[in-house]
Amino acid sequence: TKFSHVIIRRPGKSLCNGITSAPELGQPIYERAIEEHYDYEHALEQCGVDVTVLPALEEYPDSCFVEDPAVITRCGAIITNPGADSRNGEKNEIEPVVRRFFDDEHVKHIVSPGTLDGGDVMMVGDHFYVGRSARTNEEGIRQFIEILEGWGLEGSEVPLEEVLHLKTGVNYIEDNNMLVSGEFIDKPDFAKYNKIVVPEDEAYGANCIWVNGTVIVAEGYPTVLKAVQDLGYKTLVVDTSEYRKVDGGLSCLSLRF
Ligand code: CIR
Repeated sequence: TKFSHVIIRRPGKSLCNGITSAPELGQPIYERAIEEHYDYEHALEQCGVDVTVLPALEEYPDSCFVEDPAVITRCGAIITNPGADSRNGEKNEIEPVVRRFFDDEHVKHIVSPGTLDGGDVMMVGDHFYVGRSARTNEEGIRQFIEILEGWGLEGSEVPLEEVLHLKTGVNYIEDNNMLVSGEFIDKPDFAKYNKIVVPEDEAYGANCIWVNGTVIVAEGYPTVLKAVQDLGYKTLVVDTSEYRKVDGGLSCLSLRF
């Protein structure tokens, strides 16, 4: 795998009204969120990808989490049908951007009653694990796997019990290495990988991203950082404190392809 493009979208001031399961963390501070977003952009640039930066969309508080309304594979793009009502329209905003990179034949859609959030999709080579969550339903997964198979790729369902999205708790960093936390530590689906077990108090840190040999790790998760470095990866650390307040992390903030 090698990525050449990344798409990100600046957060709007409405980010403070993003969906959250952790109101006790407080609302994101816009000024800090923007600074962290610049840091994230610069980290990506250091990984040798071309970064497309989209403008903020105030009408969609969670729209900086571009990973959810689309999934981009090496064979084509899938515009999803996001499972949260307040986010569903983001699919119409991301589609024209995705079409800059893919022609008609290579852009497919998840349609109602199927729902799917890209945060539930984890790519491991040509296999895609899809979390069945509050956002992604059985029909969405069925359509998704059908599209993949049409391209010679494959997918499998992973039922989720605790986390919002699949990649909230498990992330593949290539070379057979997988960061696992909580409910994913013992899932049989991931038994064949070299699992790096993330301790409960650093669970949020499991959401790392691999970009062309470098692993970007969230700031404040020393056990995760050391484990990734011990595997021989080059690492970059980015603070995502404001995104964490609305359940977002490193992977949700970009589309990498
Ligand atoms: C949401 O609940 O949809 C946003 N507040 C957070 C989305 C995080 N995205 C992701 O994990 N892929």
